[in-house]
Amino acid sequence: MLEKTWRWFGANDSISLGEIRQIGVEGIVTALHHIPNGEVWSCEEINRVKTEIEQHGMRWSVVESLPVHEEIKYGGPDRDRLIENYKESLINLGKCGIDTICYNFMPVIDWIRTDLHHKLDNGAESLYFDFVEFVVFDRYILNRVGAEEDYPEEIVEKAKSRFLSMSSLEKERLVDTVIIKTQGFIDGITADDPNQAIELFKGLLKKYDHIDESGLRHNLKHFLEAIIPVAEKVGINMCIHPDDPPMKVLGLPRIVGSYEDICWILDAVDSPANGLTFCAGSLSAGAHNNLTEMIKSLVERVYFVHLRSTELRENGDFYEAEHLKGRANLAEVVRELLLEQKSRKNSGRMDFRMPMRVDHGHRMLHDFNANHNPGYPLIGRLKGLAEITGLEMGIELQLDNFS
Ligand code: DNO
Repeated sequence: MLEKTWRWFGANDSISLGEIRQIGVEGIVTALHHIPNGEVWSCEEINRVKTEIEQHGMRWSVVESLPVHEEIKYGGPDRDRLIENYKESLINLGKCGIDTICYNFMPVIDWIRTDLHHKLDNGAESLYFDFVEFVVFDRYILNRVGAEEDYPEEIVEKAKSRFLSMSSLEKERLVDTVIIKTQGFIDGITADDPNQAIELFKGLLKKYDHIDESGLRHNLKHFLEAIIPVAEKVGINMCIHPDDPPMKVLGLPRIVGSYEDICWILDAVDSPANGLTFCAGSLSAGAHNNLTEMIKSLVERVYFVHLRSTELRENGDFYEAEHLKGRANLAEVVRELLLEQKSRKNSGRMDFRMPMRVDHGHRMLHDFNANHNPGYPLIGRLKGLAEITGLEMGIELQLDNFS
């Protein structure tokens, strides 16, 4: 079985470690959320959180994320100092016995949704990416130069009329969702009013004015060449997280959205320590991605897994499917992961835990009375985890019977 884990956002999480323990997970996925991006994680702080988790009978399975400072991504003047800090954090994490680190290389914005409360037919709620609304945000709210050329003409047309029909409250809500609600609890991005958020955001976008895909790849390679030897030495596997959604947005380069992208990264510094977070959810939101083929080919360098799936609509909208539905085909993905786990065990590899967390979840039942972070409801994720656990047991049984 894959190591069962759960994301915990630290002291501010409305779900406590004691409660998570009741769910029956073995490991916690968390970060030192209180340390500003770019600063060194000290052994003292790492051990404080690690001990707290262990006192609750679990282990700190994965760091998600050790964030990469924007300046490293756009190659600003301070990047080498920031990379040195990153290396020091890795050394400290290694000393404290942490061996799996998730990070991403998405410029400015991590994951994107336009609606956090999309009602499903059964009454539960899902996160939703509405392509037209996203273009409203880009073209008509940010007023980004060149936005029109980046999207199909009919979508831009629809965005124009949608924008004209939106009330100022709806516009504010859209800004709050894209910039603050989704990023805030992960990257600590906050702003008191929507105009301030827009200005802050535009300032960040500007840093990438002259950076295209190849420029960003160049900066990623520079980063990997510096940190992967350190990770190797201290026994850490680095796992890059795919772009969510896996497409170009806001004129920014995005370089972790397809099979070819990922192969490029794994080859750029060809070391076992340079690995992947297989986020089935993010990847499944791209029509170009076939998850079964991808996991088959990439599994050797996968050390951390996010299991969820999306429904992708013809117009480019997508939303979170139930964990066992949608286009990801998690049964096939899980089967490949379990086969890999067996082969790692058989060949004496130490990295066979393969931590897995169910990612996101529908908001349902008691979740409506609670104030969980968007995408991270208790009951919805619990349902996903129970389903995936059953799926894993069934597949293991089948593999044992037929091997
Ligand atoms: C969203 C998450 C991402 C992920 C980071 C990893 O729910 O999947 O924010 O944690 O991209 O660096």
